[in-house]
Parts: sequence; C-alpha cells; structure tokens
Amino acid sequence: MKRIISIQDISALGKCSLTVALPIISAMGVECAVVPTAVLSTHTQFTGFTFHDLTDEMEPIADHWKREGFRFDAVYTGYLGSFRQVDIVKRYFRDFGEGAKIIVDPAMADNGKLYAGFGPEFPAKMAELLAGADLVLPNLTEACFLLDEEYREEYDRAYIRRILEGLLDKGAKTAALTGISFEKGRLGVVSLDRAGADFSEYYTERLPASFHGTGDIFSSAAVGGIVRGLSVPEALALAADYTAECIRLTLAEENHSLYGVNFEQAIPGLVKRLGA
Ligand code: PXL
Repeated sequence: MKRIISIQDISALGKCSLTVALPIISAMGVECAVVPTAVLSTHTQFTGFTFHDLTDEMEPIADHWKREGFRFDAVYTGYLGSFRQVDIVKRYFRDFGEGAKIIVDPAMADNGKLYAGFGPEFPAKMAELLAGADLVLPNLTEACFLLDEEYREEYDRAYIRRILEGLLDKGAKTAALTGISFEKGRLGVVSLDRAGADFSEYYTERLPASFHGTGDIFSSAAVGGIVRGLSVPEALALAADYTAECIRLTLAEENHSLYGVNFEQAIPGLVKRLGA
C-alpha cells in the first residue's frame, strides 16, 4: 500500500485540513500519516476559535520516523501557521522527499484576501516551499500572494499562463490553479508543467455557492489520485469532479451547513471511479 504524510492543522469542526485529508486519502486506498500542526476548535472563518500550537511536536515526530526508517510516497502540505512551521516542513521534504512526490497546497487566502491571522509577509515565506515541490495547487488569490502579483477578478488565458509560469519560476515542477473560470457557468483547474506544453484545463459546472474547505477537499483527492498512479491532469480532473459532487450533494440537503461540504457521501463515487 502507498503511504503519504499530510502536514496541516486539525480544525476540530469545520471540514477542512486534516479532518478531510485523512478520510479522503484513506478511502482512496492510501495510508495517510499525519503531522498535526495545531488544534483549533474550528477553522479561522468562525469568530472566537481556540488555537493550540503543535509546532514543538513536529521535529520530534520527524526524528522518530527517521530513526524507524519510514519511507513515504508523497509529502502533502496544507495550511501552516508560522514561519517556523514552514522551515520544519522543509526538513520533512529533505528527510522524507526521496522517491516521494512533494505536493504543496499553500492554503492561506481566498477571494483576494489572506485568511485571518496571516500577516502580509507570510506568503513570501510559504513561497519558499515551491523550490522543492513537484506540484503546487493554489487558488488564484494564493498564487497572486505567492508571486506578489495584483489579484484580478477578470482575466484571460494570457494572464493565467503568466501566473502559472511565475509559479514554475519559483521552482515547482507543475503548477495548477484552482477555481478558474473563462466561461460563465463553468469552473475548473488549469495546469502547466516545466515541459511548457499547452496548459491542460478541466472544467465542471459552476454551482451557485461557495463553501469553505473545498480547496482542501480538492487537494486531498488530487494527492490520492497522483499517489494511486494517475497523471497530474487525470488526478486534477478526478478532484474537480469530486469537489463539484460534494457541493451538489450539499446544496441538495435542506438546512445544509454553511461551513463545509458533504464530502462524506461523495466518497463512494470517488472510490468507484478510482477503482480503489
Ligand atoms: O481550508 C483552509 C484552512 C485550513 N485550516 C485552517 C483554516 C483554513 C481556512 O480558513 O482557517 C485553520
């Protein structure tokens, strides 16, 4: 069985980061070891959340795993809360990156704004992770922060290509931008690799709502797909369809929660499609 490490927080309630990565990646038939970076009562879009930092546990976990000689097929990072955590993640890339795919979801912003708690200097620190990444998976807001580029709500393919090239220039081997739309009613993912081939694009129906945690759900499914042997464009298409299905199921529920999507009941369809 393939085995990966996922490094991100536990938001105890809120359906994001580790509480979605672990079930989705496990259901895809991949062992998911976790390095919890912090425990929060909810994700940071709620007010009054609690926060317990676990940075001090990150290095001892790596020390132990190294002593035991564990090897991994991927290292997947998501939301990170501090400069020091980014530096420790670089150590994970060095210690466990051999023969592993390094996949970075720089979860820190959306809709043109950084999430609560991040200062303006944090994106440049997060951008350091691109140097060793096989794949980086930002939304457009995150990509603009990583590149210190102006965020645009209206754009064309030339602008998106320039952003993707900027991410490759920072060292990523493949860059994928999520939440991209060139056509009313369609939303998708656009990616470019170092080979510089025409970018690959995949779109689904744009559903009339936006929920928190969908970026993490998308990345988790993409990581699972890549580790299970799909090509990057195939894994991105699988993740886009899965995420759209989660939103569809959520909207079909009366009184659905506003904080996260129904990723749970879309898992059987994901597993079936993967043949896991
Ligand atoms: O979904 C991204 C995410 C992950 N973890 C925490 C967050 C957020 C987004 O706000 O607050 C703690």
